[in-house]
Amino acid sequence: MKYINLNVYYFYLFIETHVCPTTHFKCANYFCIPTDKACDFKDDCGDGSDELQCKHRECWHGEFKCKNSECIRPGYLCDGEVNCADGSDEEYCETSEWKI
Ligand SMILES: [Ca+2]
Ligand SMILES: [Ca+2]
Repeated sequence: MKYINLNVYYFYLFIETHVCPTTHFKCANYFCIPTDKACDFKDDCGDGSDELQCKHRECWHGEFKCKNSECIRPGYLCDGEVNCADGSDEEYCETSEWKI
């Protein structure tokens, strides 16, 4: 039994110290994802850690700021299509009021 536990320990030690290639970002769950997938408003790690600690730009005047800090053009708000990666631009729309 002790032998197996030790193997598990070494396995975790391995993935914790595993270094991602320089072109990759290391997630909190030790996955490696391509650097351009970090801070793109989509959870690529599986635990969301690639979207934490991102410095997103301030939205311009008139732009809609999604819950995830993404900026979209005002015309995209409540247009029936999801434009924020988290869908927050369509979240609080009273769809019946927008239909003609
Ligand atoms: Ca991402
Ligand atoms: Ca939209």
